[in-house]
Amino acid sequence: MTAPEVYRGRRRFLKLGAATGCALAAGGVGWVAHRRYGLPGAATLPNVPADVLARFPGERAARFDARPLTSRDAAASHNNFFEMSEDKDDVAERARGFVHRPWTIEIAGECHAPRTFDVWELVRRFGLEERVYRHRCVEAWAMAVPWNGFPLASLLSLAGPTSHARYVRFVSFHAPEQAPNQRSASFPWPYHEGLRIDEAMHELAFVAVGVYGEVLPVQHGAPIRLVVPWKYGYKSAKSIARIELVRERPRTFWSTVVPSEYDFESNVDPLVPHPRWSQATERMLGTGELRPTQLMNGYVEEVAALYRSGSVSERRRGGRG
Ligand SMILES: Nc1nc2c(c(=O)[nH]1)N[C@H]1C(S)=C(S)[C@@H](COP(=O)(O)O)O[C@H]1N2
Ligand SMILES: [Mo]
Repeated sequence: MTAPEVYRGRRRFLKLGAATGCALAAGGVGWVAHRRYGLPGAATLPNVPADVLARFPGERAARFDARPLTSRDAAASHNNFFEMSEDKDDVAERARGFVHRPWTIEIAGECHAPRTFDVWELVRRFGLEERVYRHRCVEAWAMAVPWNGFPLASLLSLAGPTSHARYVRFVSFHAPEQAPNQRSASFPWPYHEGLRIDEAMHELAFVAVGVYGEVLPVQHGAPIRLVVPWKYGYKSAKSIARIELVRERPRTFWSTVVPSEYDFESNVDPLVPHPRWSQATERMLGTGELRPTQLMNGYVEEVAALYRSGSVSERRRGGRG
């Protein structure tokens, strides 16, 4: 387990590196770093209860590791969060004013115990673990970061899906007064995504409330987001307000906006190009290193059983489905 002190120490170091001697003398170091990196110090959620903070970062799960780790700042300054901005390098700055409290998450639909939870109550109930996952955006950038959270299956099991629940729908927040780009009518807000129920119940499907050992900064999807590491990043909805267990395959945000480019399943596959670019390689945030894309983002052994009947090779022959 990497102690949060290590990250914090690193951040302090970076603040120094980012500041000029002048800013140092003026005591403006923190401000400079926050402006430059959009670090959580500038944009975390207020009022996180002390007993919840004390649970961070949680045990590092050794079997969920991925190297090399992307720098915390690189991950926190290049984000997809269309509610905030369409410019990935501007998301952190635009997200700074975002305040949502208290944040509840509703579990509804085909389940025996529909309920609305306080986010921090979920942390008390399930505890936290830390998993380093690879993340692959459909735009061909990638990273590997430690997420702090709990398995999605824990949350869904608590709600008790009925036998009619075949899919799970995730709905992000809707607050145009706080999220500048939600005022744009070009998108079907709020952001919404979906998984098959067996995908959602898979142990790799993870709910994150933190990254790098601390409460999620807004730009990563505070206070609670999904992490589905074998699928393209857009499946991992941020700032989730509602989870619905449903009978029919739900529509999804990007497949509604551009149906020809984004399908429901969206498993990472180097051999299936995006209509406008190849998916054969990926560029690591921070270092810019180019690496070969891995089938299912490197998680094929873990998740292959989910796709046995409609096999991967079959889908490749049939193209996008
Ligand atoms: N609500 C919401 N969730 C979202 C997005 C978004 O625009 N809005 N973008 C997705 C995409 S395309 C990616 S790659 C990841 C990026 O997560 P990160 O910024 O924490 O790296 O968030 C996903 N979840
Ligand atoms: Mo993405």
